[in-house]
Amino acid sequence: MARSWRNFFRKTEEPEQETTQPAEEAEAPDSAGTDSTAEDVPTEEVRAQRETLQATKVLEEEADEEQADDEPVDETSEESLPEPDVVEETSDEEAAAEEQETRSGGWFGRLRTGLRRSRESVVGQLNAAIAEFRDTEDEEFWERVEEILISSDVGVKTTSKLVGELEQEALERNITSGEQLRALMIEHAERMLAGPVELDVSHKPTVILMVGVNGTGKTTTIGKLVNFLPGKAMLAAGDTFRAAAIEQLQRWGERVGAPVIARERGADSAAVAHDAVEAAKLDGADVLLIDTAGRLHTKVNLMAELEKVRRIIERQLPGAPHEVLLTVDATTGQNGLRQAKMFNEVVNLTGIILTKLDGTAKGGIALAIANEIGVPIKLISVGEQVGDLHPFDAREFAEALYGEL
Ligand SMILES: Nc1nc2c(ncn2[C@@H]2O[C@H](COP(=O)(O)OP(=O)(O)O)[C@@H](O)[C@H]2O)c(=O)[nH]1
Ligand SMILES: [Mg+2]
Repeated sequence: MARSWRNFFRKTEEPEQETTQPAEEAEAPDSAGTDSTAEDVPTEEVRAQRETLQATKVLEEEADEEQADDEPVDETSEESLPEPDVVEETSDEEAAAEEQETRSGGWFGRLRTGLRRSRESVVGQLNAAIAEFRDTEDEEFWERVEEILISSDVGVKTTSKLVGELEQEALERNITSGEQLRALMIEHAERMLAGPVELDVSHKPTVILMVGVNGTGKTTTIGKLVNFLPGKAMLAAGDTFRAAAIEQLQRWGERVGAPVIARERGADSAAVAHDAVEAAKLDGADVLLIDTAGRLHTKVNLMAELEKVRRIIERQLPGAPHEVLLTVDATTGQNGLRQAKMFNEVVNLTGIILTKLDGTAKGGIALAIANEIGVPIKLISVGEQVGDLHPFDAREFAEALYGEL
């Protein structure tokens, strides 16, 4: 089954648990009574609030359409807005129908459109090579495949692994046609990309730290993600370097009705994180999303700052941050791969968000990241609208990357 928002948020401590039943012993509740149930299953009240919010969001977005050019606007109609969360009880048939709809008209269409440039560049060349494919022992053919993958930013290391395996498997399976070969490539890519995708929101509050180089899409991604999060969200403006960055997050917060914890420009971002964790605990927030700065020209300082932010969060709430997500701008190709390595050494990433897949032919970078970083890609983004952010699905991605033109 394709990954959707519905099975993206993990609300119990048990990994990969797909049940819609609340776990009996989720997190020890610090307050007795009705509050504790809100951790796993929203009460009627929470659900109603969320529905109202969703509706308000759509209205606001319509009204906002001509506003601010640095603040992306979701122009999708109500029915094309993706599922907000997991808990609604739907039958298997309903789920399957919805899934199908998403695949045909909704998200899969967006993904295919977003990856069009990547697909055209890879598949176009691949088709030409395949047209001359004679047999699996044709060394020239495999060299050509290697060149094509490297040119789509899969990178030398991952390409040689991929092609080596492909060559061997094509031999074993006695592959004779280009079509079979392409199916094998999709299968391979899927296997390489597969990973534990879920976002852990089982804690109360769950703290998610968003890190990444400037301009890679941290703030925008927080603004989009907050639309899908279950429960009560809170945001923290940890990028204190520019006033505009604080305002940008505040605008997103207003749109979805989530409080934004901020200090003045130039303030210590660890102090903002401290305030935010305290506020989230006090307010009973379910998920706290913390934005950070990402000035790479002060690399040493940046890493020291992130370490400090992390330490402060952990001190305020042992076990937190529960997720540390890195945004990687796909248009930067191999450079993005280097960023992922560097951030992972310092802050121990739990997931990667690959953004701007729409503007590039470098979609192959996803394979390099999956193969070389050892951190799962959890979300991808193919545009500036809320609906352009989606949980990552290895099969879907492989098909959109190497499938029919
Ligand atoms: N085309 C496209 N633009 C994006 C995507 N994600 C973010 N952006 C844009 O990239 C720019 C930088 O994003 P921002 O969130 O401010 O980056 P930050 O500096 O990491 O916080 C903004 O103009 C966003 O609208 C995406 O998936 N596709
Ligand atoms: Mg930002």
